[in-house]
Amino acid sequence: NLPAAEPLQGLPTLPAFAPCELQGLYAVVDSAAWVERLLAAGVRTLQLRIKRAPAVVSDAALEAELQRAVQAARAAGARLYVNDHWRLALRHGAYGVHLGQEDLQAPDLDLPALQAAGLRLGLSSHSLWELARAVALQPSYLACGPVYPTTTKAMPWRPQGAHNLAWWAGLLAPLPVVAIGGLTPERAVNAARAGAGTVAIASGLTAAADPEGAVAAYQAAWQAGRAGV
Ligand code: TZP
Ligand code: MG
Repeated sequence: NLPAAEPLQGLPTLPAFAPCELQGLYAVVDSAAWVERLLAAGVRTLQLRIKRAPAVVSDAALEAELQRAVQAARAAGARLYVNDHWRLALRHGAYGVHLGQEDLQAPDLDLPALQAAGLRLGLSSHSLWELARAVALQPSYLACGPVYPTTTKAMPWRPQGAHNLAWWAGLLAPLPVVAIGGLTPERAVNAARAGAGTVAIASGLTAAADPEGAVAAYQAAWQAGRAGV
């Protein structure tokens, strides 16, 4: 069983968030152009993760980028999660929102509004303790990472490894677990075998010499890993 965890303070008691469809590859990208390119390559679950200083990208530019990404995903029948910018996700009808546990402490966060609009909620977790705390909110999925070392995001947490991932996926089932962090195609096989609902990939796609080839490699890795489950 999951250990008892200190509840997140000040959050409303809500029913479970809408279930989500997750399998195979979950691409994590920072622009609408990447969303469009990966949709064309066959990716059907994506996250728009724009981390920016307000002085660098204006609010209007951010909103235009997000709207373009949401529309592209919708036209392709794909599922787009928006990282952080939950108001814009709500306004433009994204499939879901992805938040870190620190985001849950923001005084203006309106979880009931997200839920009423039917948006899915994905939450990050980096340890068994964070997992136990987040599960109480009944999100649509829980991301667990970093599974392996990553340079995409600076994080104080140790890589958790495929062993912990398997343990956590077992504890959380049937809630889907998103494996994230340092996943090469070879490691994605391990994550799929460990019972992850999907493998979330950032640099393995966007820093690849051949992103379309990388999509195919990750999809093949996913199939190989699941075949062994
Ligand atoms: N959260 C946990 S690991 C990570 C995030 C956002 C970065 C994943 O990027 P990459 O390049 O696939 O390791
Ligand atoms: Mg965040």
